[in-house]
Amino acid sequence: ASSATAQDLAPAKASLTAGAASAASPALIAAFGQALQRERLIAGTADGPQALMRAAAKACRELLGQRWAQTQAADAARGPAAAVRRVHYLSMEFLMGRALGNALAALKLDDTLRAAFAAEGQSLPDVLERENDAALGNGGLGRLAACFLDSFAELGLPSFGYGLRYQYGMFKQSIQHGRQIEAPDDWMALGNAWEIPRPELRYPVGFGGRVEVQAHGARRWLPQEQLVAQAYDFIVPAHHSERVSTLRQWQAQALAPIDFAVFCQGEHAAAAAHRVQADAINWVLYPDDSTESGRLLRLKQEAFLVSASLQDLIARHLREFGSLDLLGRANAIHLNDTHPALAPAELMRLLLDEHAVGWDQAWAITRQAVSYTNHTLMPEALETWPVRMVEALLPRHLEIVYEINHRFLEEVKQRFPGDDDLLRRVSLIDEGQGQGDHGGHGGHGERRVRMAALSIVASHRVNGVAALHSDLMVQTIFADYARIFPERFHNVTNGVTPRRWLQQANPSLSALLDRRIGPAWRKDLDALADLRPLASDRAFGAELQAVKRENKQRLADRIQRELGVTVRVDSLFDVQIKRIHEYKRQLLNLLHVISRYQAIVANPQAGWVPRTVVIAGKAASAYVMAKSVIQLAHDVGRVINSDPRVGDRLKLVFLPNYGVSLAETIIPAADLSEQISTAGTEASGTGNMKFALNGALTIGTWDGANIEMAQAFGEANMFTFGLRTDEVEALKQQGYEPRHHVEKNPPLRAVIDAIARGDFSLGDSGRYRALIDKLLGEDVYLLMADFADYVKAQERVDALFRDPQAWAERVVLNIAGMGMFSSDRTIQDYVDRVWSVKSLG
Ligand code: B1N
Repeated sequence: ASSATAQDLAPAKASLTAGAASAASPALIAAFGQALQRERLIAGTADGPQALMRAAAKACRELLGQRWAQTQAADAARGPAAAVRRVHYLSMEFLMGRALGNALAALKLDDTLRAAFAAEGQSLPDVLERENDAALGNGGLGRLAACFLDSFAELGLPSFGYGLRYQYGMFKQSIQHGRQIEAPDDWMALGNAWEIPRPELRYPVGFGGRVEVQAHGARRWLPQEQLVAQAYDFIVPAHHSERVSTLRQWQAQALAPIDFAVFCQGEHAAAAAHRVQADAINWVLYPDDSTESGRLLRLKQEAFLVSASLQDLIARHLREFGSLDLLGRANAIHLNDTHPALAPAELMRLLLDEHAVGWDQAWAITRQAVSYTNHTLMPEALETWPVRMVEALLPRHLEIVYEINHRFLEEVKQRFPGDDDLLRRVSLIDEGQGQGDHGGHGGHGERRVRMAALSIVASHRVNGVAALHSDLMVQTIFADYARIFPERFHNVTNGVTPRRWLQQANPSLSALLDRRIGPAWRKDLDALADLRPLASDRAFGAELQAVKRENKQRLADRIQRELGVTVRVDSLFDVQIKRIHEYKRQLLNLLHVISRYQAIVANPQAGWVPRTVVIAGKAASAYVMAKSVIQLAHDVGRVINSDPRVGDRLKLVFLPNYGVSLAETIIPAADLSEQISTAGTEASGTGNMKFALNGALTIGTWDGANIEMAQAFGEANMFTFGLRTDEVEALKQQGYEPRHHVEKNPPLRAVIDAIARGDFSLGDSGRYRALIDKLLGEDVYLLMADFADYVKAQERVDALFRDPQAWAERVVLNIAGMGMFSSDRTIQDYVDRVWSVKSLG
């Protein structure tokens, strides 16, 4: 990591070194005391821990606000010669979770406040529990963005995260009669202590209307609807310096006040109808991480984010540099998947139409600034927008997209003469005549804009999120573009912030690591490698086990409290937590659980390793199959957990409302991490990393970042199983017959029959018919093909768990190999390969 760019970052870090923890302590206590008094005056009888939480958050915000101002000033003073570009990370999702625990750790004030809370008769964890999660993301993509903000601060990278200030985040999940029920997540009902409103940062954003051609040929967009974007800054502190990174979230407001005349006629709602329209932009996070719905509003959200963010960037650049010439060299604009892919079109529009830059210079600036990360190969998640819709909402942007496309296709024609099919395949416009060869939306007869194509053509770098994913990306969905622009494509493997996912989530393990290898790992996760010599140290193994047991006890208590199910703390905690999706194969997990259940009933005295299977996750509200899997988990759990023949040999629990905070309590308690997607479908996964870092072993397919994890700590230290990508491909080629796998495997047959008979649905044989039909019919994700090998891998898990010492040895080797999965390393890679001036060539 000792690259030139790493050194470039160092001065910024050194100039803002953390002061002694005690220095901030009196200031915090004073601010906390005042805030608490205010809380009590205003809220009166408000509940104790909640008032403490709000007061503590306000006090921390005061201190961090000062650090934030210093950070901004330091970055603004860097001058035009700075070798590190300012990064603008555009994302429709930032899954932040809670902030207070992180702020206290960053300020090194946890002990101070623990004492202050104790004086009020409250414990620190109880107070922290009162904060609502900022769940402004669906899953891995949004959480990755939040980990990146943490690393931006820690690495001292001049940066802005840009997002939308959603009123309601990811929906709240509850379970009624085994079925998922969604409710809005009113996370800011009690305010949000972490954001700093910036009423002075306002930009106009337009929609609709038409393009006017002016006398000298210039074109100008006359929008029909005008909104204002107002900034709210969400602050994210570093832990080893006083830097604070910024997530700037946009709030839409109506440009015009109420229509006074209409109001005076008594038509109050009509007088404010445009305000509701403006508000709607910020209502909800798009609650689906693979399929499209609520389409027009979503397109508006994307355009709104992009326009406000780029106007803000340009204003700052002009303030600091005085002209636009160096904009592309001094600023990186990063697209977190294609959701902000209108950015190149909007940047071109702003440069051409608002700042009178010529096309060639504007395009050079845009290409220098923009880079794009792809997060999925799933065809149904590849964004395309109907030309008709873009034209109605963003007519000038469509013109610009056409012009970009025209110039791009001319270039392709020159380089690959006569290849008309190539032109058709790579065009930014899907002409709607194919058979759905570009995502799930082709072949419907409607012309569409391909957002991934726009992102690639406008970027100087495109990357995938794990080695396998980046390879498959250039071999499959982007093969044509990789042929045209081979130098653009790279890999940057994902990572997670060890601050939240080890230090805060698992203080006992962190303390144990400090005792055994010292605290160096807290600043440089690679230092975990110092654990390797301890792998065979029995005493250390026992200490690790004690920590795990403590964490498992906490989870067992929660399961008891929330679900009324008693689980054995010494059972193997087998955990699968993530969005519910067919490709992630929670159903394969359930099939194994049922198979184990049947085997236990058939042979109760076989010396079973007791297991607690924990599943959590949300299903997209319109995703029928995923919802059916949730219901099956509840049906199966009900039957198994109450069968006296099973006793405590096997339990299955589904914890509702999965999110960042729930993950923080589940992950440290896991023995086994389920990462069982069909090979080639999970781009990376990041939960896999969090589990291994917390001392769970992985049962996993050769997919996503599982592969790099296995390589980092040794394949022998992971339970791998299942077909690999080339075998998946070959099986599909030769004509896959799921029924064959069922016929030759009696236990699998018995599982399928039991579900189909209604054994878990009170005799209702229709409840899971669609699910079973899919398994025996297409079985797109090859559950039947992988079942036998999965069960074998689970047997290897049992065998190892019977030998606690051998298990602990593997756990140590897992943790020791996880250094490279810090998001600090990921961000350093982005700086080196994507965002540095060097990458501009
Ligand atoms: O991004 C994560 C990866 O670790 C996961 O493997 C990957 O599944 C996830 C449309 C997505 N890919 N695509 C999405 C999210 C929201 C949406 O509206 C797609 N999420 C991922 C981080 O790289």
